[in-house]
Amino acid sequence: MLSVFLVMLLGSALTVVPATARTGAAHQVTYDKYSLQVDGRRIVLQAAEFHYFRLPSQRLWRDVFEKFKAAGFNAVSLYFSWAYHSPAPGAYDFTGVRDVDRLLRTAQQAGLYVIARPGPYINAETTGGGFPAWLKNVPGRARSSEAGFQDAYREWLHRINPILARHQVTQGGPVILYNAENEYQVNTDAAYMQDIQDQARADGIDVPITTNDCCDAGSWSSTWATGPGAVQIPGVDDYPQSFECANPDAWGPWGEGLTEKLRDDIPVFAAEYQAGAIDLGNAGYDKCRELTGPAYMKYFYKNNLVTTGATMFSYYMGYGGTNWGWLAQPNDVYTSYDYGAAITEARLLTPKYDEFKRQGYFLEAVAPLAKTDAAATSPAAPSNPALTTTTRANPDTGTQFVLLKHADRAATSTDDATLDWAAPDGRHQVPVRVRGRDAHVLVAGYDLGGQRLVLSSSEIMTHALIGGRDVALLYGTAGSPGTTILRYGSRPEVKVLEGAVRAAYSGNDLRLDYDHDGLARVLVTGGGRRPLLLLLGTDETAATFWRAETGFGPVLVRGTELVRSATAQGDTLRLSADTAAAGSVEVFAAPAARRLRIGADDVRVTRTSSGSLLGATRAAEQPGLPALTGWRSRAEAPEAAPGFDDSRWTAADHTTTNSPHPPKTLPVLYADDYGYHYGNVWYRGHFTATGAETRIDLNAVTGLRGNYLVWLNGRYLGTAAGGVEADAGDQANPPNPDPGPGHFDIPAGTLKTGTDNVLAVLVANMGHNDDWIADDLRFKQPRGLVAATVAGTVGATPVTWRIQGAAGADKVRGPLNNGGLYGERTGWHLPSYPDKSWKTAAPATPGVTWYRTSFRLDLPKGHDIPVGLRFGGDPSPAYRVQIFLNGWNVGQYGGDIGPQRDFSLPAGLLDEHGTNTLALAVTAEQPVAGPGPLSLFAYGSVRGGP
Ligand code: IPT
Repeated sequence: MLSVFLVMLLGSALTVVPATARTGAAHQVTYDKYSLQVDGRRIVLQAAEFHYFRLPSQRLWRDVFEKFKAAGFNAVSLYFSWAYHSPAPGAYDFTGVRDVDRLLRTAQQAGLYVIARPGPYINAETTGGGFPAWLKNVPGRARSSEAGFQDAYREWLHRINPILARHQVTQGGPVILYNAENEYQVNTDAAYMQDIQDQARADGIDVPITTNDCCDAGSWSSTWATGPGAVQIPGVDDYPQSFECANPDAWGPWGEGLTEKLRDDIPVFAAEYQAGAIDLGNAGYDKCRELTGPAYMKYFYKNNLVTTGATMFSYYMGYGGTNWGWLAQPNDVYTSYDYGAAITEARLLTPKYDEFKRQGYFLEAVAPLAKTDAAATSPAAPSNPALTTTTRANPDTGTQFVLLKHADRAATSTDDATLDWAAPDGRHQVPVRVRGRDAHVLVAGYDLGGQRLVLSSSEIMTHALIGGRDVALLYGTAGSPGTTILRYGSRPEVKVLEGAVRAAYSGNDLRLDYDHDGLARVLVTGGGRRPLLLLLGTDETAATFWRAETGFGPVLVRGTELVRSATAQGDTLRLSADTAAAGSVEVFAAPAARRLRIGADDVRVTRTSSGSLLGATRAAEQPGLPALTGWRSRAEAPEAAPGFDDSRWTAADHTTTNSPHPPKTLPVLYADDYGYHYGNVWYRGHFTATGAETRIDLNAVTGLRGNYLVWLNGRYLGTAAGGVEADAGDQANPPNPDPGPGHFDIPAGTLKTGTDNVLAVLVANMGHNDDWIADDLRFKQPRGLVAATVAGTVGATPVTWRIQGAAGADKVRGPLNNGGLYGERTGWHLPSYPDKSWKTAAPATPGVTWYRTSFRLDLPKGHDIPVGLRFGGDPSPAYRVQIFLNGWNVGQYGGDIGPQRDFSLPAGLLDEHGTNTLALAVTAEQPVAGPGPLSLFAYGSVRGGP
């Protein structure tokens, strides 16, 4: 049925797509109950999530994609944020850091398929869950087929879909799946879910459509399986480790994390499988990385692979990035969205990356994994009841995949057993060990290149035909026993080149016994097969290997930090690789490769007894970073002064609103109603005082950790915390009639009876709520002032209001970069701003004070040196800092916003060979000394880079 559909759609899609958009040959995407297939070839989809909008530097997209590919990922999952591209209805921007065409081309150049996830809703802890804030003014419930919202989301889809369509696999591009909506489980509307798909098809999307169901609920997979809204390949999201990073020893508090088989006709698809966490308790992302570290990955990912037979994986996140600008959804995240991922926010590789690589290379190399059935009983029985096995087998090849783990999933003990294993080629007893929380996928009955693997209690990382011989890399826990049995027609010759390996031959079986220790090497020749170089490593030594495809055929490299790609040039193997320390580099390549070049360096090599080339790497240079000196400052907030001219500000005089939250006082003061959606807003209220006024009562909603500051006739009255999500009420919480309250007594002598009095209020907007439960009360919660009364002994005095926010979207940096601070509107954050007249840095008074300095960098050429800005001392609740690097709003520090003190300054925004400007906008609730001791630091240094 699918192919009929493809043929139908392919015809029409080809006519609308310009030929120039095609980047490669067109391919067909199909699927059956086992796996996806490209031109009939089965693939195991191994994807990692990446948010381009959280890394505004195109060169670094390439870096992340190359790092994904080098870990054995063959796909990247991309959310597309509607808010990021659309500052206002009808306005869309796909230029510069928003250039999605370039993003997709870059993914393809790195050799990755793309799972395209354009929403319209994406969640992702980003502002509005990806919905632009202007949508709050649109009638019709968001995430429904109601009029108003329907026009809006169709507008977005008709902008993004054609871009995605021309990059589909069926057009020679990388997009292999289209994900409709996101965890759409609550308050669902089938007509909406169906319409998203109909619009996609009409826009030329012809790859399979999927959706990610949340957390076992499975509405689009079961209830609606055949009705409107049903998708072709529903998948499931699983976050078994929770988001409690403060408790990193947790072990599946949210369940076993086994991705269900949703329908008989489709593969098991782990659409979002936990690979990190948001830092709900402010424990810091390193704790999140621990919570979701290698032990968790081994146990949960392998369990999923063998117990449910999933062949489609997408790990959330592969790289998290930064909530720069006003990108954060304020209630769950702060500036960093590092996520405790395998690749850090500063793009460094972690031990989690090593584990992805061990698993990813295995999935890539061992083809029978793409088609397996569960075995009713496991053929491999451990002698120790503390251990257990589960098995799947490929029905065509008979290859067995035996998952060995503790019977009690929480066990942390080390247990030994003998495995009595009825493998396809015979029955054998092999010693095994499980150390702590771990799991092993053991293979039997496998045609490993030109070899026949009877079984192994070591895990397979990869194998390749290199220069006429098979090179196989197997590994196991350091110190644990390993047995590998290979079948031959006659007795082969066995040469142990390195390590302690015992060999025995009987009945056509060569049995090798060893303990996993360092890297053992065994050369097997004769026996009626082509030669085999067997590399037997530990987890650690296996992780030092990189695999790349070249004109010489596949190569294996160890000793570099990363291999991005490799090419053959004459007799030279050229590596695009990153290196850090001085040490040795070893290359397993066809004998035709006689020389080695890494980046710009010719590396002298000798040939080893393993037939590999051995050379030395150079240490990376450590950069000297300048001290941050020469700060100048200037106080702003002229808006607070009574004489300030606000006549050109927007009159806040609406008496009605589309908001589902009825205003408590009039006029309506909601910032979004006046087109001010991101960052700070100013209000000025004018009233003629009767003399009876005693108090100002305000309510403001800002999102979590927002605040507001109040002045009357230029006198600072104080500050209050803005309201948060629960205050608006949602399905779980009743509305709070008094969100973000602030009561300010009018000090004696401040009021001017019978004449104009000016109330000035600066309100933060920390970002917009998400819409996870498709509830307008939650998503459309206002920002800014929501009620204001000047109260006195004879009732309320009428006030006329004006409002001022951001001065329109920055053409380069986009709609989320700026709010409405005076300095932002006047360009004080921009590198070109002439600050010569500013004074030497002075303390900050309540209100807003800007600090600027510049620094020159000339980082070592040919290196990748991620740089950060560090705040010394602990964040104070008394002030918050918006950090601008060369005009880019790279984050917020202080104000109880989060535990973060280090802020990433990504290359591209940072000029690594020139002058850079830092501008800090300090909003202080009390007098403070200044933004605190600040320094630059390097997260690391490697030779190489993207
Ligand atoms: C799931 C979302 O689909 C994703 O966008 C992101 O928010 C992620 O979680 C958490 O980081 S929601 C699921 C955990 C209920």
